[in-house]
Order: sequence, then structure tokens, then C-alpha cells
Amino acid sequence: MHIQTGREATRASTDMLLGEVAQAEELLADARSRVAPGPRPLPGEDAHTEAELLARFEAIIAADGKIEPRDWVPERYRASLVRQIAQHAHSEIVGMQPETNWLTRAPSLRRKAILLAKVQDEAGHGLYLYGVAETLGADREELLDALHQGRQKYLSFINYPTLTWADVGALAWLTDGAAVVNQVPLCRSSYGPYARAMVRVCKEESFHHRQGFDLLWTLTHGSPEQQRMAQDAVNRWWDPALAMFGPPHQRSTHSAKSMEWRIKRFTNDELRQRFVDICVPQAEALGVTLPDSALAWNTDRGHYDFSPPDWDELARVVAGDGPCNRQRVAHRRKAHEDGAWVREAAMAHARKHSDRAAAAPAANATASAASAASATAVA
Ligand code: BYC
Repeated sequence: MHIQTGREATRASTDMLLGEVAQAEELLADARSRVAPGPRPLPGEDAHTEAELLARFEAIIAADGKIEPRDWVPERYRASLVRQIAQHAHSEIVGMQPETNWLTRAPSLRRKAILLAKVQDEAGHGLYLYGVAETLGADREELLDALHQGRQKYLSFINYPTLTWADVGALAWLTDGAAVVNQVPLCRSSYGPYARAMVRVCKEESFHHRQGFDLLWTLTHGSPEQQRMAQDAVNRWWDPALAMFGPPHQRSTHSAKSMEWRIKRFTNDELRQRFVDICVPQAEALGVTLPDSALAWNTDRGHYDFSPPDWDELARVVAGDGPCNRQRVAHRRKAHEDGAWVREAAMAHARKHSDRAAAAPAANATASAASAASATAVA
């Protein structure tokens, strides 16, 4: 009998997750055909009552179709999506900070290039997601104000420090790994623009996760000092990664409604369990120990048993009292202020372009009138 090695199991789980992304991509392509025919009513159309609009919305959800930006949606659906997508976008852009800390200290040109690419990807993910929130009528400036004033959140793990180079690997292996597990089902989210953004994001996050694994692999196969660094970083990032999935189901305020609307497909606990089951063979392949004495295979359940993270700590960090909350928000505000001139220059450039485009037909019309007049004069 062939026994799967840790490395084979690691590759198999990555392939499985990317396979699910590919399936979601196919479902997205034919989502239109699953929706009952007929015009999609818009708000304000007298012909449709609110009850008809709601029935249409519910039919799209029930058929596992996609809601698109011009569709009528109940206000609670819209608000809940904006809340989640804004939190997601903020997590991407504030999440660049723990890693940029190490860009200037990467141990080789190759590692530096990889890390630069990863951090740039995260900026890109933030942009897709703010764009998705805008399709729901949100204003990007207002979302950023809400982040800077602490009215909107970003994920808790970002408020922990990256103390050594090994943290760059552990953060990517564990938190990008958790992000992929969490986001693969979001590729099947009922909101079309969010689902499409997630397909691309998941493919990139999968690369982030693999480069984290590769970085840690190098350290765990290096000197005893490097092995100790890798283990220490894994010890510190395990609980923040588990907490990324959110509170347990009975304490989750949004899950039930989000699942009914097919924004989310699984509970926070189901996804957390999936992550643990995927991580254990990967840890074995790396040669690191996961810091949980309760971690054990449970034959009856067909899953690993594990200890939950400290929920009080999660609540404290989300409320703003983690090790780096103040530093992260202050840095974000400063980056926003420092970038004001770039935004102004981009807006001025865009205005110039649209003014030129608007003036072009008039200028062309004047030119052709003049040439017609001169042609007449010659004749
Ligand atoms: N940290 O009812 P619940 C990345 C909040 S970045 C902070 O379960 P829901 C990366 C939750 O927002 C991309 N807050 O909520 C970047 C809610 O608060 P509000 C990461 C948390 O929405 C750089 C309240 O607690 N991916 O990967 O059903 C480098 C109640 O929770 C947390 C995403 O952002 C937390 N851990 O489920 C490396 C995924 N957990 O809004 C990597 C998108 C919960 O009522 N988001 N809260 O004030 C989601 O999938 C869902 O929103 C969550 C929570 C699973 C996070």
C-alpha cells in the first residue's frame, strides 16, 4: 500500500483547493443560465412591487445564480456584503504591513523578489475588493475613513508582530493558508463581482501560501538555529491563524443570514476544522510541531481534534487592543496622507483625458466643416 508522505499530502491539498476554484469559475461562467428568464427588475420601475423584486432576488439565490450590480437587492443583503467586503479589502492593504517590515532585510535577492511580488499582490487584492464594494454603491473614500477612524475592522492576525525572518514564512504558510480555505467557498458567493474577484485572489493566495511553505522548508532543513526560529514562529502564528475564521458558530452574529443568502457557504467552525485537517500533514512534512497538546486524529469524527484559540484575546484584538493595533492604524493613516498627492495627480490626469475626449468630437466637426468649406471654395 502506498502511504502518502507529508509533501505529497501538501501538494494534494493545494491541488484540491485549486480544483474547487476551477469548478467555481465554471459555475460562474454559466450562472446566467440557471436564472429564470425574464427582465431583471430595477428599483423605481413602477411595474414591480417590492414583493415582486424580493421574489426575483430569492429566485436567483435559490437557483444558485449570481446577483449582479444592476439587480435589485434587499438593503440588509447590500449592507452585509459591504461590511464583509470592506473588512476583507482593509485586511489586504493593512495586511501588507507585517511583511513590508522584512522587505529590506530579506536574506537573498530571490526571497526579496518573491516577497515584493506577494506584497504587491495584496495591494492588488485590496483594489479589486474596493472596486467590488463600489459596485454596491459604497464610496471608497468613506470606506477608508471608516478604517482610519476605527469604525470598520480588518482581520485580527495583522495586529501581531513579525519578529524574525521565519515569521514571514509562518505568516504566509498559516495565515495565507487559512485565507485560501476561507476564500475558496467565497468563489461561489452569490454576489457575482465578489465571486469573480475571489477566483483570481485565491489563485494568487495559493502562491503566497506555497512560498511561505517553501521558506519554512528551507529553515527547517537548515542549521539548528534556523530550525528553532521556524518552530518559534509557528508557535506564535498558530493561534492567530485559527482565530482568522472568526468566533465559534453560536457566537457568530452574521453567519446564519450570510449562509441563507449564499454569501458564505460554511460556518466559521467548519472552515477552521478544514484548515486544521489540511495543516497537520503539512506540519509533518515541514518537520515542525503545531503548538497544541490536544491535537489528535479522531477516528469517529474523521477529523483532528484541536484546542480553540483564546476567544477573549480575539475580542480584545478586534476591539483595538492587540500588540500592534495602534502602530498598524497610525501607519495606514500616514500612508494615506502621504499618498494624497498621488491621488490628486491621478484625478487631474483622468480629468484632462475626459476633457480632451469630450472636446475631440467638436474639434473634429469644426475641422471637417472647414475642409468642406474650402473644398466648396475651390470648386
Ligand atoms: N478579525 O458574525 P461573524 C489575507 C468580526 S487578508 C477581526 O462570524 P462574518 C492576508 C466580524 O467582522 C484577507 N474581526 O462575521 C493579507 C464581525 O464584526 P462586525 C483575509 C473579526 O462576517 C496579508 C464579528 O467579528 N480574508 O489573507 O460572518 C498577508 C462577528 O463575526 C474576525 C478575509 O478578510 C477576525 N479574525 O465572518 C497575509 C475574508 N472574525 O462586522 C494574508 C473575508 C470575526 O459585525 N471575511 N470578526 O463588526 C470573511 O470571510 C468573514 O467576514 C469572517 C467573519 C470569516 C472574517
